[in-house]
Amino acid sequence: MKFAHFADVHLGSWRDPKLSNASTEAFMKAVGICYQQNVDFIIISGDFFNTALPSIDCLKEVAKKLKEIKDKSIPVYAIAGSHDFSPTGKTMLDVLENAGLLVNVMRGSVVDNKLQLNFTVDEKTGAKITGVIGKKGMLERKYFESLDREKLEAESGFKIFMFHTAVSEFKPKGLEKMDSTPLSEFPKGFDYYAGGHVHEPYKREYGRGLIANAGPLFPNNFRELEKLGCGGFYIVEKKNILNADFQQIMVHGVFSISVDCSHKSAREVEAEIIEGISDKSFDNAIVTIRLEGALESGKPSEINFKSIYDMLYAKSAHFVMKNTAALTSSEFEEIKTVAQSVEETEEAVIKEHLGQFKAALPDDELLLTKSLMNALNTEKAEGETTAIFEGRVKEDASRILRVRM
Ligand SMILES: [Mn+2]
Repeated sequence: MKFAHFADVHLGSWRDPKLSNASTEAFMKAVGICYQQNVDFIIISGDFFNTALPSIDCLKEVAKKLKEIKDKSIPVYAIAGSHDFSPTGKTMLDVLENAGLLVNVMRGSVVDNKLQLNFTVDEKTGAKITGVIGKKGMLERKYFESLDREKLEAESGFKIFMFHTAVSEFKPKGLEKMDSTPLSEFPKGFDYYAGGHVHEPYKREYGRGLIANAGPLFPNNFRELEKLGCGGFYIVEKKNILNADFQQIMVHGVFSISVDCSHKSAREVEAEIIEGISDKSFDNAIVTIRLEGALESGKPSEINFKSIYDMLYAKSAHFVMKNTAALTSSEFEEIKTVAQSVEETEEAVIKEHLGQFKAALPDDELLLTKSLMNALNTEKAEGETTAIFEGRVKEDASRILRVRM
């Protein structure tokens, strides 16, 4: 038995035209490797799309690829991730499933307040697959808490559990603050635990098998480009023992420049960057420039980025991006900036203000605030009139607040 484990494909993730096709390209390349490796099936552990409503162009390409995969008799099993859902709980995966292009394996019912999951059996290999979807603001915790684990554990055969959440015990360095689910809430005795959500790959031995998180197929932001360079997925094979091999997917190389600007002038920083790139060529790579620290003299705006960018593009860089969020000038008061993701910053702000509603408990209030933010963070759908859009937003918000409008 051999299968591919993808996660966090985030199709449509980059907005810049030069990178907007990168995640789709990564997906195409990964599928190419699956064909070469003759996998029996492919599993996708959430965040297949970057948004609930991907562009038609993106969908068109992906649906065509999924059809090709289907025609090669390679089933695709998926769970939805936090990015796949609209605030009303709709996901494009349902559309693809209805078209027969993939199978959503989180199926089950609630019996006596317990979530009973069913297995989806892969016909060719007999592998039994189930899993828990990921939701924004860790709303999936409710599923884990109410999961009927005994029933899942009693099932015999080769079992795969898909999840889209951070595991408390395996949070990578730098992501320790991420919300997570402890291993104790996972069903035991599965052969392979196929994770997503944490944008950094890892695998560990666990129970009789392996637990692995595939990470993104292509890095999704500046920090991930710097840290990961490229994305990838696992090819998992069961011979005598279970083996998971990480396959890197190279769409563009990444060249990262990082300069500590303390005790330097704007001119000196510029000269240092130019010095560092003058004897290099970039061969279609993405170049990231991170500047940190307090300039001794001159302002950040005095660094001539235009000439640096021109030079990099002349040396065949594919795309150049800079991050100067932690760059300050001694000529101004220093500003404290902590490099955090949007989600972490939101959570920190919410937590700071908890306890200001009279009725709710802090935990409920955190969940309520996040749900409400998700509901309000929606865009007008294609073909939707303003009136219908407004009505939908009001309805979602009032449902969450349990009030009538
Ligand atoms: Mn993700």
